[in-house]
Amino acid sequence: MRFLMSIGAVVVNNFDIAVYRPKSTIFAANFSRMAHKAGFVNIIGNPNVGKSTLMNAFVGERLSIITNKAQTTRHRIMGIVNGDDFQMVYSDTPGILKPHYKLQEAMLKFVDTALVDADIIVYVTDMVETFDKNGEYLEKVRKKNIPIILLINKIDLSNQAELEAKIQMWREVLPNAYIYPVSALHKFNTAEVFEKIKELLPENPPYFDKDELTDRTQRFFVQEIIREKIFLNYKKEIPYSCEVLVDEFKEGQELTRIRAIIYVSREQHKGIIIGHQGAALKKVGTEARKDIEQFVGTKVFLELLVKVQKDWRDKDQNLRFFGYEQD
Ligand SMILES: Nc1nc2c(ncn2[C@@H]2O[C@H](COP(=O)(O)OP(=O)(O)OP(=O)(O)O)[C@@H](O)[C@H]2O)c(=O)[nH]1
Ligand SMILES: [Mg+2]
Repeated sequence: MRFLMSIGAVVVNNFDIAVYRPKSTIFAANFSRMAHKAGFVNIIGNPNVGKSTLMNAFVGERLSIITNKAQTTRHRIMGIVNGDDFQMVYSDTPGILKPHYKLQEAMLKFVDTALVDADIIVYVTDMVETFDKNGEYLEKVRKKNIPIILLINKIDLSNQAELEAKIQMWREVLPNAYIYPVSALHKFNTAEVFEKIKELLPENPPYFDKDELTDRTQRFFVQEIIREKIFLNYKKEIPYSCEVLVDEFKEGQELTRIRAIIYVSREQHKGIIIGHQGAALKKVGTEARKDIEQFVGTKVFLELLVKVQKDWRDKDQNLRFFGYEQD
C-alpha cells in the first residue's frame, strides 16, 4: 500500500508502508448486524510521543493540551466519539515515567487504571524513542488479551528506511499488535487507525449519554488551557512547579468572568511567573483568555492570581485538593 503524505498541496514525505496485522489473529470478530459497539480505547505511552495530539485528532476536538515539553498531561482525560451504533471512549493519559515525587506517582496511577479497564490499548511510540524505555509497561501491554494498536508517530520527521527498521523492531517487541505508522500532527493515517478502532470495538451498550463529549467539566478545561500557556511561556522547572485552580466561574450571556489561581511550589517561582512589572503573567493571561473565549463561546474576563503552596507536589492533601485522587 502506498501512502502519500501531504499537507495541502505539499508532499511532505512519500512512504510505502504495509499495515501490519498481528501475527496471530486472536480477535476474530462476529457481530450481529444491529449490535451496538462501545469500549474504552486507552492511549498510553512514554512522555512527549504525541498521545494528546492523537486523542484530539480521533475526537476531533481540542480537549487535551499539547506542548513540546514532556509531562504536559497530568490527568486521565476522556474524549467520547458517538455514532448511531457505536461509542468510542478515548482516554488520554500522562506519559509513563519513573516517579520522583508524589504528583508523578499519582500521574502513573492514571496509566495503571487505564491499562486495567481498556477494551483496546493504543500504545504510542515515536520515531525517536527505543523500546527498552519503560520496558515493564510494555511487558504489561504484551500480556493483555485485548486488541493492541501500536502507533509509530512523528513519521514526518523520518524516512522510509528508518521507518521500516522501526516497524521491524516493534513487530518483535509486540507481535500481537496492529502496527500503524502515523503523523498525528499532520493527521496522516489517523483516519485509517480510527476505522480500525471502530472495527475492533467490542459489543456493548453505550457507557455515556450519546451527547457527551468528555467526563471533564468546563472548569477543568479552563485550568488546562492556563496550564498550557504556562508550559509554553516558562522554561526549565517552572511549569512543573505550577498547578492551576479555577476559583470563580460566572457565566453570562455575553461575558464569562473567571478567576483562577496559579499555585507554585516555591516562593522564588512566584516572581518568575509574574515577571517584570507583571509582564510575564499578563502574556499568559492574554493567551489563555483568547483560547478560553473560543472554548466557552463568550467574551471572557480572566483574572489570574499567584500563590505559593509550598512543595504541593509531595503533599497528599494538596494533591487531593488539586483533583489527583482516584476513585
Ligand atoms: N513532528 C511531529 N510532531 C508531533 C507529532 N505529533 C505530536 N507532535 C509534537 O510532539 C510534542 C508532544 O505532543 P503531545 O501530544 O503533547 O505528546 P504527549 O505524548 O501527550 O506528551 P505528555 O502529555 O507530556 O506525555 C508536541 O510539540 C507536538 O506538537 C507528529 O506527528 N509529528
Ligand atoms: Mg499529553
